[in-house]
Amino acid sequence: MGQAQAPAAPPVLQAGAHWRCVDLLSDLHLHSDDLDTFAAWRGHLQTTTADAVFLLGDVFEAWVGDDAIDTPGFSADCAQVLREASARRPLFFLHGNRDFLVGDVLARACGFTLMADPTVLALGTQRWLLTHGDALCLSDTDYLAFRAQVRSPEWQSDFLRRPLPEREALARQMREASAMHHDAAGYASDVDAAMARQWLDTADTAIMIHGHTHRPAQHDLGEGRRRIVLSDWDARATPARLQVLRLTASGEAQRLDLPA
Ligand SMILES: [Mn+2]
Repeated sequence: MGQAQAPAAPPVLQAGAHWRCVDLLSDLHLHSDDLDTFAAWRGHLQTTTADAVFLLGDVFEAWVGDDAIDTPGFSADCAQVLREASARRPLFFLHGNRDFLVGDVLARACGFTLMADPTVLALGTQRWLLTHGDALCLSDTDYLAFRAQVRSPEWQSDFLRRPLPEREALARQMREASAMHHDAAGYASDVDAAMARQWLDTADTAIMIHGHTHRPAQHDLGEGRRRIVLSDWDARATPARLQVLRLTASGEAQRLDLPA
């Protein structure tokens, strides 16, 4: 179970003194076959009135290396959106299980800050524990073993040495294997409540915010502790799912449904 432990004390990100609200988004699963969701994402980053934007993982359906932006294409288009967004306001990114290879090269090229998972956001009087959520899904032991493997520096340097087309093919294979595993398991795993409480207590926070499970909700974890789950995005669903969680400096969390 060692791989699922939270760090003893997660890093704390102190919000800017003037920040009145921030936007949290995750699980957009952007890919080149769904330009509607891409356009909605770009439009929100261009028009939001938030003082900072936090991307909490699985922004991309796949990310096979930062060098993908060196050639014209969808990854380069996404990088351009990130670059323009971070020119307007601070932009933060935390890895999901699909885009864990987003690296320092992309962060520097686009001007955003990579955050550790989890990170405490201190905004106004409230502390929020931000995480993607995959590391808390303890019942999915096959996935946690896979996660430990692909998060190791050895696996990543070996993978990133391969030619780009080979990496793209491997990523496709991994996604297909993951889909088959979930079909076979017959369920999608969820966040373990006891581990979520442990993470909160270790971080000295009462509220956790995560994505990954695609089951937007608010869960009571007892003793004033809560777990808020972000929605995934799909502009082509009916109704469209284009939801942002907005946190205010006064400690409120509001769900904003963007027009399709
Ligand atoms: Mn995920």
